[in-house]
Amino acid sequence: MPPQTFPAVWTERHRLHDPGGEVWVGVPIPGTEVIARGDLIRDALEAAGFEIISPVEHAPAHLQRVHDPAMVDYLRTAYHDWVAAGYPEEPGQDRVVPYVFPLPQAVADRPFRLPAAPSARAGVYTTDTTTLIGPGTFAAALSAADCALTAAEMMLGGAPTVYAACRPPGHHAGRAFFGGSCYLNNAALAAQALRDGGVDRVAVVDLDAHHGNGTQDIFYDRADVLYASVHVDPGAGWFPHFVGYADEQGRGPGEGANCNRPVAPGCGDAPWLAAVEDLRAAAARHRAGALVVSLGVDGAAGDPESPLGISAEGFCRAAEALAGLRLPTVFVQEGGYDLDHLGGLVVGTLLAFAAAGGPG
Ligand code: SP5
Ligand code: ZN
Repeated sequence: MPPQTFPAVWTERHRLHDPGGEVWVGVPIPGTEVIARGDLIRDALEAAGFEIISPVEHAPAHLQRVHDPAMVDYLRTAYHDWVAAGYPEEPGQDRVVPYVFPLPQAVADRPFRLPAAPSARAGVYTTDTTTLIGPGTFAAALSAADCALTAAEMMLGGAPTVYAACRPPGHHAGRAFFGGSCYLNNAALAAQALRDGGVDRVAVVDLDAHHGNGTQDIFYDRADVLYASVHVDPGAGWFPHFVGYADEQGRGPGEGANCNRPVAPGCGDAPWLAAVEDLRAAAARHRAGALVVSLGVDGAAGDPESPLGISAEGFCRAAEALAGLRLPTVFVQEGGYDLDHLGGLVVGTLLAFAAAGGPG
């Protein structure tokens, strides 16, 4: 490996997940979480000399450390049940996509009844209509989880910094919900694996343009895992819309271990980097023994999914700030949809982290 690179965990099994577009405001559109993303990241890693490692397969029990087993079971069986119900022929939808949702105010105070129709079951665990399930979605999501878990285990084994090239991404998947192009929460699985491997306090710092409502959900009541995120202000009209406000600071024993820094659409580097500095400081105050970085680069100027306008240099400055924590670090890939710049943004950020000394 050239100096200033570190191991990267990647698998071609990400290609099993072809979301086949998304349904947005009722309209099927091509979507941006495409197969090419995973291959472009691999090409950039390879060109920069990163050692590329295949993930180790993990038993399903690992998933249940952060997810409701019933949701995992749903993800495993949803596509098969959808096809068996004949929806690909009539009405002609070959991906699992919901049309009805059991809102709490509509179904509370009575026993929950799992709908008999697969079309209705499709609304039980997802937050939105943009996170379709195809034939290989669950297999690819498992492999992405394997990448994150493998990276965490390598870190526990002494590797100071490891990158997990997860696709599909994960930070919008909560304990019992999924959405926003995410199915299983790769970063949360990595953080939990570090806890289970003996790290007392872990910090998850989320640089993706969107709030990681799934990661926040999973750790919201816990004092041992800090969740700290900079993201486009949901109050200004951005996904995930309902969650990600600054006053969400954790609950019960987790009070104070959740840190949201919403920033304004179009803010550019300076306010975003000031927020990153707050996240760094929160991780230091948490006295974390290891860091998980949810590395979405969809905040970059030109990305079709966010209005933040962060420069490539801005991502490098953020990486340098986090390197200042001098913690063993697992990077987990989240979003990033500008295919012309995705590989360069990811690798540039990782190299800047290493060049700044990483865990040193
Ligand atoms: C992992 C991640 O970055 N997920 C973010 C998903 C955000 N999706 C929001 C809704 C999609 C609407 N996109 C339509 C773009 C039309 N200009
Ligand atoms: Zn995002």
